[in-house]
Amino acid sequence: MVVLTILLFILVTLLFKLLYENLSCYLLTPLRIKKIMEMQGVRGPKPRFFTGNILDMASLVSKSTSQDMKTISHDIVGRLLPHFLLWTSQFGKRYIYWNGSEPRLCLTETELIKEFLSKYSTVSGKSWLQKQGSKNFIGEGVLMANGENWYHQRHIVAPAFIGDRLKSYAGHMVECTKEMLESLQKGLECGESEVEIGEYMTKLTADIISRTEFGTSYQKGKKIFHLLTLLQTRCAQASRHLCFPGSRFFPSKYNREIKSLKMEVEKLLMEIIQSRKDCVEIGRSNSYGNDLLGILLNEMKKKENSLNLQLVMDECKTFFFSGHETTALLLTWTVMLLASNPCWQQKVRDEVKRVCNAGIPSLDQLSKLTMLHMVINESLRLYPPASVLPRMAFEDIILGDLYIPKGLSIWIPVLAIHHNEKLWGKDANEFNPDRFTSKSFIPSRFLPFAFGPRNCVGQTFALMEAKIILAMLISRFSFTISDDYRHAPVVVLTIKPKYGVQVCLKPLES
Ligand code: HEM
Ligand SMILES: *[C@@H]1O[C@H](CO)[C@@H](O)[C@H](O)[C@H]1NC(C)=O
Ligand SMILES: *[C@@H]1O[C@H](CO)[C@@H](O)[C@H](O)[C@H]1NC(C)=O
Ligand SMILES: CC(=O)N[C@H]1CO[C@H](CO)[C@@H](O)[C@@H]1O
Repeated sequence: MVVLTILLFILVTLLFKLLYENLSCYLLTPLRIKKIMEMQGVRGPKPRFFTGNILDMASLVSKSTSQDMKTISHDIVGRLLPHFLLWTSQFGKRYIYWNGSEPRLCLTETELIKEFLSKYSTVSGKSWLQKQGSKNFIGEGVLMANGENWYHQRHIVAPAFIGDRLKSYAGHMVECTKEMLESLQKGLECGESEVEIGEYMTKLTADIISRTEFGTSYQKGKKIFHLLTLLQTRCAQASRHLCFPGSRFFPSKYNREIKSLKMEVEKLLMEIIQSRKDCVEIGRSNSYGNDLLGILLNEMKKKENSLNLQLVMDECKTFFFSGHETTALLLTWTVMLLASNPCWQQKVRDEVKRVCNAGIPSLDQLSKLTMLHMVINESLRLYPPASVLPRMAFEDIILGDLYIPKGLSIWIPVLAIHHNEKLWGKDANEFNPDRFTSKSFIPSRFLPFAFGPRNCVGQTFALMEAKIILAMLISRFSFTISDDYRHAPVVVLTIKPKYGVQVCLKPLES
């Protein structure tokens, strides 16, 4: 009887402890933060219990995106971030809104953003909520890591994206692009003059990352990526059902499927990794290989004696996730912009012809494609694939005149900054690549790859890839926007064309 009472007592204390932790996580800390921000004059829309302002945002967005845009206009902030326009008009340039139980500070002042992203990269990072959302998908790779862990991983992966290593990937990019151009040509010969270019670009960037990551094992790599895409969809669906704390513990249809997909992906990855290790161990080779995976394995071996295989796998998944869709979207939007601006299309084509007459740029020719780079920059400005940067402060931070308490999430609306007339001038919503010729370049107003120590590691990789693909495409075909194209950008984490981008292709004689 006594034992039972003691047991019961322990159980109840444990329960209380858990409850208190949850209460403090979901209620007490956010309320304290709200008060601190209010004392500094930062206010925002009234949150509802549990859901915060998520429902308000969802209903505003579903209203603004319910129809296509009437013309190909790049004035898309009101469509994609209607809540941002509403709340800045009500509460000013800084405001607080609630993503469920997480308070978020919307920050648009470029000086403060620059300071935050450059100075505080180790005391800020990805929030618990964010990490939870991607745990089953990309895991603890460099994109989701924080603090010391992030710093360590960043130093392991960064060497794979610079210098000669980076250059060695160009061959894969050219090969894969050739294949895509062939398949476009074949389609034309079969009488298909209109194509949805987004599909081709998505397949192409998946091919490229698959070959650069896994080299000769890329067939297996492709299978992994197919499963990962499925996993991403399932995780997104599951997170829509994750509305109350603890719901992720319930075994649902999604959770079971997610588990089994994740296991399948990791099994395939393990097979590739194991075969590399075997080759080194039996002495058939003295390095793990020159592809991304090989470099990761080599770096891991250099820095530590034991390989953390889970981390290698997470890193592989992270590269795929962060390097595949973003680049495909950049390419798709750029083709849309060039197709609807024939004058710029011709300018870029002439430049490519002038710089590299065979239509396949070599590495030193890439840096000479200035016009193309300007167009790519303008595309990244108008349609930044990563439309917001979410960060959380893990320590109290002072930013200019702002005191940011530990635990506050910071939300940087890149899209809105890129379309701001005060920063870019009256023509902020127009396609005008020439704006990048002027020397007065303010880095903190242009953030397609974020900024500071925690910017995109794959930035040079992505730009090299985009230039190669666009240069090859533009010297082989001319393209116009199809009458079937419906201009309807939507945000699903990234900015996407809802119905794809249909273009009409015409082969150019070489
Ligand atoms: C046009 C294409 C791309 C865009 C617009 C883009 C954009 C970004 C942005 C905005 C971030 C910061 C995210 C944040 O911290 O919240 C980021 C991080 C990252 N990107 Fe990219 N990216 C692109 C291509 C790539 C490619 C091709 C790779 C790799 C193959 C890559 C790998 C990464 C990784 C690993 C991180 C995490 C870096 C860290 O947290 O230290 N990205 N990217
Ligand atoms: C709230 O946060 C979670 C995790 O970061 C994210 O998946 C979700 O999209 C956010 N919701 C909104 C409306 O921002
Ligand atoms: C494009 O933007 C980058 C910043 O991301 C800048 O450094 C570069 O000079 C720009 N290039 C051109 C040609 O506009
Ligand atoms: C943040 C936090 O403390 N969450 C806890 C809430 O309660 C569950 C159990 O119901 C714990 O597993 C979480 O760690």
